[in-house]
Amino acid sequence: MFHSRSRKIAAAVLVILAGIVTCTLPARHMRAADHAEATGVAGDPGADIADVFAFLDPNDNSKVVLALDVEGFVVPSELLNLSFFSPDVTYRFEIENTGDARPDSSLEVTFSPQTARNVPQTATVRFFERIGQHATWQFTAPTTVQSLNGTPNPFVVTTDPKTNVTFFAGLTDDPFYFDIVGFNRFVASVLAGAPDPTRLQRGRDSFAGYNIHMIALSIPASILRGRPSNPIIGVNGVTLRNKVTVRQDDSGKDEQGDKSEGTLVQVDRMATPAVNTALIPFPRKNEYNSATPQDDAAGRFAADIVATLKALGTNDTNIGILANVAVVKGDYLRLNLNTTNSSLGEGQNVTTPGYTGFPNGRRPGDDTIDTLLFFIANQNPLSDNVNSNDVPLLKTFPFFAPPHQPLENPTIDDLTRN
Ligand SMILES: [Ca+2]
Ligand SMILES: [Ca+2]
Ligand SMILES: [Ca+2]
Ligand SMILES: [Ca+2]
Repeated sequence: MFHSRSRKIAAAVLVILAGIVTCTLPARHMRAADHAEATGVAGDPGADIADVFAFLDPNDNSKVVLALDVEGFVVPSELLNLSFFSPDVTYRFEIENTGDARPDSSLEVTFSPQTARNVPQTATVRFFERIGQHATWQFTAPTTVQSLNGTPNPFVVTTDPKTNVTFFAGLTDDPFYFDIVGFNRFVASVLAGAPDPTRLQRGRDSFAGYNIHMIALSIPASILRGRPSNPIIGVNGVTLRNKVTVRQDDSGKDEQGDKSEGTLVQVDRMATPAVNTALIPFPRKNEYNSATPQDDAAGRFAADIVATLKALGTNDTNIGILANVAVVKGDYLRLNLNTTNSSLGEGQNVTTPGYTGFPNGRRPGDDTIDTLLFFIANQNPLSDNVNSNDVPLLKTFPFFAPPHQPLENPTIDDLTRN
């Protein structure tokens, strides 16, 4: 890529990378977008949010698709053993309607314990129109079970007839694409005093060929607009566990082994991709995951984020743009429900003509890394050279690609690009 770009852009790359060296020495190894970004969640994969999505259904703009995924890098050979959702985790979408940082409503998903490899878990979906009050509505739906066949089991999609909300949970292809290794090797070359931009020419998608645990909902936009109705909604993905977990001895062991009780404690949060991963210093990453958008808006992490961006060479104009996305009103994915959308954003970034994606919400195909680099580099186009997902996304809900399966034919490329 860098051979074909202008000298101006190449210079911008070096400025950025010099800055990265300056600001992120304690965290040389970037994981993205939010996969295992902090020690707390790296040891708790079932509650480790990797990505959050919020977009208008390109086939029907009256519906909003919300999705979050956890516990990535599931290899096809482990589709059976690693296919369940933790029954002790609450998966929550916090919805912000009033333009401040405080969430106003929420959607929560919890799962029954897995009882057999070929039996679905039961998900319970609850909507809280007012946080802290009883659920406004709820329904249950099965997960999609996995097989080790060459062809994946069909996605099980459930529509609740009362609310017209559609639900899916199961393993899918990981829709995120980024060359972790190329990026980190390039940073390492800069650290060693010999910047080597050819390291970024690998263009290898670290996530290709691997699966992830996906939870997706299609929701009538009218449910999410709030009262009074506001066309802009903020979405924050959160995982929570009970404060107390008691390990059971053999005689008292249920399927999952442990008993959890007490109030819910936040384990991870994620909205704007790569904020915690790239902009928060290593010693504060667990703290960021435990904090709230109100903390962001109160400036709890602002100095760190601004310092990182300044070290990256980002000017005040673009710091302001990025701060408006993730700091000023809290870290939310903000989606304008009045901005029509006809695409999943595959291979698109903010420089694409007619672009309607991230940071307007986030579509499954949006090249969020290139969009973030664009603003960090003061609106010079930059790329990690991985510019689309490894497999096509589904054109209908849940809009994510089926899981990668074990191969029948050993000569076929399994798509992994380590
Ligand atoms: Ca995470
Ligand atoms: Ca609010
Ligand atoms: Ca993928
Ligand atoms: Ca890219």
